[in-house]
Amino acid sequence: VNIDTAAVSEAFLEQGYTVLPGLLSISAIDDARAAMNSLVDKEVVRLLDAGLIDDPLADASFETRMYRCFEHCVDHAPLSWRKELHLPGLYDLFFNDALLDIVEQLLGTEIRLYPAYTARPKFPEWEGTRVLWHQDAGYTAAVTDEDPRIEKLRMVNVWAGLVPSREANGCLQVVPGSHKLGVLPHESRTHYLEIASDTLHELEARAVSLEVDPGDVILFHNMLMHQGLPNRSDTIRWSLDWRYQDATQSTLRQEQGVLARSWLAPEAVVPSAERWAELEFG
Ligand SMILES: O=C(O)CCC(=O)C(=O)O
Repeated sequence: VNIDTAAVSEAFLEQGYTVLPGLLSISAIDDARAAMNSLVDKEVVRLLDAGLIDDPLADASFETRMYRCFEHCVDHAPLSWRKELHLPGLYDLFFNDALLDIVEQLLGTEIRLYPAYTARPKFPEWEGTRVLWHQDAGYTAAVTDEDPRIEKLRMVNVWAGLVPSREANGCLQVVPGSHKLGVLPHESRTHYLEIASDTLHELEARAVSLEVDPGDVILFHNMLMHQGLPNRSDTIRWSLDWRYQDATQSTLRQEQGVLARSWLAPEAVVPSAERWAELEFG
């Protein structure tokens, strides 16, 4: 894949996001899908043990199995996974060389995998997995009591779909340029934060849908307004999102994350899939 790094940097700085088509290899995506399947297997065992289902639907597709298993007990479904993601099959996504080469252009040589990485099995028509309009910085503000350093965080957010993501199944939407507005006020809703309504109405009119395929990567600024559209299809929209940060900064969280690349301390970088799987979220 040929990447014009100057154009990537300019889009990231000016628009607050950029899409990199086909950056991830199909094998990295396949490994991630297999990792997700291992988590689905565990959920299915939990449902069987609890007597909530009697058919593990072992032959159902990646796009439908988990949803069908939880169809009659959706309140028991995980909205997302985080600490469960220390799996060998995710190493090639989170520590992807092609991706880190680009991130290095944006953040410099000291790169941390920020302690907020998430897998989202986004079920059809389920509010629990419908992420509302927000800036990631809005969540950081909520957990740090509006620490003024949020505005200085140097971060790159990454979003990758494990199935084709379209408006119909709940692709990501962004408001180009909104990363320049500072941290906007957010309000708590049932499952997620949402940008306060007066600000939102004016800005969401400028929303752009980012329809992407497996292998494509969306990079975006932690102050960019974004949401996941409702999933109006009958299959799961599977995705992963994760963040890199300039490792010389504070995470502003209790968790410290891990080093993904470093010129200063190369020995501290997570060296292998096996090591990643041994580490715990923190
Ligand atoms: O995948 C989604 O629907 C929302 C993802 C998101 O909010 C994020 O990556 O920060």
